[in-house]
Amino acid sequence: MSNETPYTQVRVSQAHDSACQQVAGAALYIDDIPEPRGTLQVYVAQSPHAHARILQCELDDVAHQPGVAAVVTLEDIPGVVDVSCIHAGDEPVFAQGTVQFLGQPIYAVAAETLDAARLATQHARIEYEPLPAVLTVEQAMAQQSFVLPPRKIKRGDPDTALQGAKHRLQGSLRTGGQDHFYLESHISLAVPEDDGGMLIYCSTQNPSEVQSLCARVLDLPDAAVKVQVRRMGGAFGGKETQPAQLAIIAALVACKTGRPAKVRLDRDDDMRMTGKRHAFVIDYDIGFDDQGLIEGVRFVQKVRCGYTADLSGAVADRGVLHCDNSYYLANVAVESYRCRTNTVSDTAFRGFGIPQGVMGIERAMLDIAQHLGLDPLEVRRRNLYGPGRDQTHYGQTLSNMILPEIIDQLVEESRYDERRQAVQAFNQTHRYLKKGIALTPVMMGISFTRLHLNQGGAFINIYKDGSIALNHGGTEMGQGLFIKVAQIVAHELGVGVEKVRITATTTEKVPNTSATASSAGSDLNGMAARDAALKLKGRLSEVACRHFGAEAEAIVFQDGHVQAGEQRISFEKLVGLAYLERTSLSATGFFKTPDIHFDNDTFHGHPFLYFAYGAAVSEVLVDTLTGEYRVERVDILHDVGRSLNPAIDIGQIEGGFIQGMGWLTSEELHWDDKGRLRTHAPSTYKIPSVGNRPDVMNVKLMENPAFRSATPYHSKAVGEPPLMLAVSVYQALLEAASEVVPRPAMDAPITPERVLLAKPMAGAKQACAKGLGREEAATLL
Ligand code: LUZ
Ligand code: MOS
Repeated sequence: MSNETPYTQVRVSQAHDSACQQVAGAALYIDDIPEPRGTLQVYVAQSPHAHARILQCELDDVAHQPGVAAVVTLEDIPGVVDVSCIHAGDEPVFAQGTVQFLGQPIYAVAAETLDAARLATQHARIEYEPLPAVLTVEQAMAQQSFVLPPRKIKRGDPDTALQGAKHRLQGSLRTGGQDHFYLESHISLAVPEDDGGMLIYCSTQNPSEVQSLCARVLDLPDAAVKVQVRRMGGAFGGKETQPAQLAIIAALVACKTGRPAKVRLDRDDDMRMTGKRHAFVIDYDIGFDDQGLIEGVRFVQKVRCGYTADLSGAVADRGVLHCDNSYYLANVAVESYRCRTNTVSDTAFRGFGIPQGVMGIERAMLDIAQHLGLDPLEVRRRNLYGPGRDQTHYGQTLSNMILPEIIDQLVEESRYDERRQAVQAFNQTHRYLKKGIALTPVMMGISFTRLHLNQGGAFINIYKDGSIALNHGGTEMGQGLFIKVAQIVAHELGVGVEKVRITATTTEKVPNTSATASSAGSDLNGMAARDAALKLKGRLSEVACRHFGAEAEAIVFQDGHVQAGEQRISFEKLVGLAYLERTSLSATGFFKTPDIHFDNDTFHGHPFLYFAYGAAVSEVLVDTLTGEYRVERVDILHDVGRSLNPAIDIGQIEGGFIQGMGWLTSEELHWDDKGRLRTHAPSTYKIPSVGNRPDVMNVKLMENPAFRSATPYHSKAVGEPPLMLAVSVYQALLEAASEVVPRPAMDAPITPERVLLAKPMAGAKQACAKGLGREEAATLL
């Protein structure tokens, strides 16, 4: 069989398969599915305290309110009460004895309408004894309140290196959390089946996990629970583990009443009740030479995890793995504390601890540059991984490390040097308006850090008219996974992508799947689908050999036809012949990532199949009298290997960058001293809008023909790495602010208020430390 098929279906831009329906409002989300007759609406009653003992819980009156069909509590659970993804036993479906955060589910009411269900909760009589709550990282550290034990890793001899270094600086910064703000909030519709099974439509990145956790809680075999999702209206990690609890509440209602039941959170409830990006406090101690070369570094990362472990162990590990960003750290120590707080349990969010890990070293880069009076880009370049300095602190040797080329090309194309001079000239001639420009690199290891998750499955049917139905374990959250996998199948079978029918993800067709996460969706599911397509192609090829009287090597699948030399038959006709010859036209495919291993105890190994690289230059203009700013221009050069679909990839890069920018600039979560989230709606929580788009935004894919890997046609993952490019905006804002405040201590997000109130970081020796105000400091420049 020839493998010389030209790339007409992959490595070309193809529109998202749902683009037209989405623009027309015709794409179905779970709330658009016509409700089965008798569907109940479920309201989940929430804890009004951050931490309290439940003394008494009297719900009889609730159950007797008009329209109420059922009240569901812990007592209705036939199986295991825990819904934690790692079976930690710390996440009960409903609060058990004590409430652990404000917003925690306590019980659920099912009624004919959502209003009736919500109103009925006013008739509950619950008595609480408030307990002291741990709300901040500082409180958790003081009380040694952790969801998991601390992790401490080390390479080389950081203490000796720090003591011997000519220059040494310490600093600390905080990065805030982030709400996922998917447009479609959490939703599940559970439909009981006549054999005791349960069908759940769930907005989830992880149907198999919803299935198995639901089966545990309902005391059913996994095979009796089916979970299906055609698409999500955004997810970003917020639907990697957190849909299970709500899906299970819907299923408990369905189980108890025998009626379909829907749980659908409104925006405020979604923001209060579901987990977010982990906030970090990062302390660093860094020693370096006159050129800015790092000799030793110590990081302490204090991670706010909320009340349960959830994925916090893996998230915090990613923060440790990526504390280097793209820099060689010969002598490094990291301490990572996984703090337990009485706040909602934090979870996966695009980047998964990496953005936070990167922020520490990038903040230090600016410190080093300003201390030595160097261009921060020079310091970054000197510290990059390179020949002889290519092993990470966890033991993986880098390959295809093209960051120097990316940076050189980006510097040239964005005219960085010239613009940096212009920024300096601008700052000398403007007293209150200040500019900053910064280039930061990104390097993200691709693979789940938990080995067993690195597998994918697919299932393809070809029907006797030649039409193709594709199914795989990945979920579509808007990122374009489905079109990419369809392109792969189309390429292998030599048909147009429009001939491949994309079907909903369901645990009935492909079992035991991993979450669509870790940016690995198209790698894992694409390779699995390719495996299935190649099996079918092999069988069809045998039929073609007989039909043409040709050798297998001569058969080519191309342009909707199958040919051998001059002979040619349409794909549909060949399939018809295959059917008559009694050929199996259905195949499963499977893929497991090769060559990866990691010892979780020693934190050593080769955890990643490959790395994705990129860099961004951001230029900002700040009004130091009001704190307002604009991102004037962004240039991005990003590496996706050999892109499967450049249009989709550029969309992911733009979206990831803007989402990262929101995290670092305007999206601020604020909990008060009672543990109440005060920013639980778009009125108080500001995501980037059209007006915040950089005035100029140039996004380009880096040519990377040399990349070879066990990925679809040597493409690279793109979902998460670009989010970290937004660190360049943060750095540019720091640079602009440091025109008036030496070594500004500005935590993320850098809101306009933070710019206005910027203070020098402890240890900054210059003007402001002498007690000068912003205006006076400005006059010194
Ligand atoms: N999810 C996960 C992830 O479960 N494990 C990971 O290693 C990971 N990495 C990035 C994003 N999501
Ligand atoms: Mo994720 S943060 O769901 O890859």
